[in-house]
Amino acid sequence: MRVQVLTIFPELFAPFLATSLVGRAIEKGLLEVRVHDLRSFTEDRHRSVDDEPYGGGGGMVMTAPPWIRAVRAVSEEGEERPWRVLLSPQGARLDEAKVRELGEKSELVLLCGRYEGIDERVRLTVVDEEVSIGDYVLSGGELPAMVLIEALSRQVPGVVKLADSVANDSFRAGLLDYPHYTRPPVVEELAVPEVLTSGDHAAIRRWRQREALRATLAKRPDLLGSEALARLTPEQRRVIDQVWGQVRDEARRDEK
Ligand code: 4GX
Repeated sequence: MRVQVLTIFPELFAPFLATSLVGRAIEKGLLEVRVHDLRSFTEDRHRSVDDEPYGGGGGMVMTAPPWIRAVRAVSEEGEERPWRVLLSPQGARLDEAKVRELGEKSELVLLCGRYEGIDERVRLTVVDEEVSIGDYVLSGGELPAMVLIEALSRQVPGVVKLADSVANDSFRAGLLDYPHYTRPPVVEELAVPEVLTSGDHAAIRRWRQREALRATLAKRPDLLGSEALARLTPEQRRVIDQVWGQVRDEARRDEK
């Protein structure tokens, strides 16, 4: 997969792209990321990328011509036309389903805006989709682009070790992860749950399924809405029904 990034702060990406999983994916040739300085697509002496908004109101708006030139120039490098994504609070919220959808594309162009925003004619002419990483205001689209690249890199075959992807399956099933423990056996008088040191792998599997459901019910009950449940396999639904019964019985016992 190839990702091209357009930004006025290309230097923000260097350590991110050199580190950890993303760094290794790039090193192994599984992921290609090219970062372009938007200013190199300007044509004036001052390499300016912003101007005052028509209609007034303060703040600055990024001008359309450098963006349109930049998107068209980097889009012509590959064979197919890349899918062009604008990071902005006006976008559809990024979630694992959207990451998977974007991961199907062979090439993405990510537009990272700054200031109050970008001239609307950029969105109208060279953007396929707007994506937001959440309902809070940042100063630019660079961090959202890195969030998206990191999530995408995990979908590229061969990037994440098999063991990690199996651990991740609880999330794929629409549930939160179960609690994790490692050495030492006791921390602040809290012992590791006995089942995890029992060697009984079937019991460990059941405990993890159960704790994943318990965590989801306690922290993110919205994930267990009807449409989420409809996406599960019959097998997963059977386990959830079973565990749901256990958790409910336990809650009733605790009430008494
Ligand atoms: N998830 N921001 C983008 C400038 C901007 C505004 C409008 C294009 C159109 C954000 C978010 C986010 C702040 C990045 C405003 N660019 N992006 N920037 N939350 O808050 O994606």
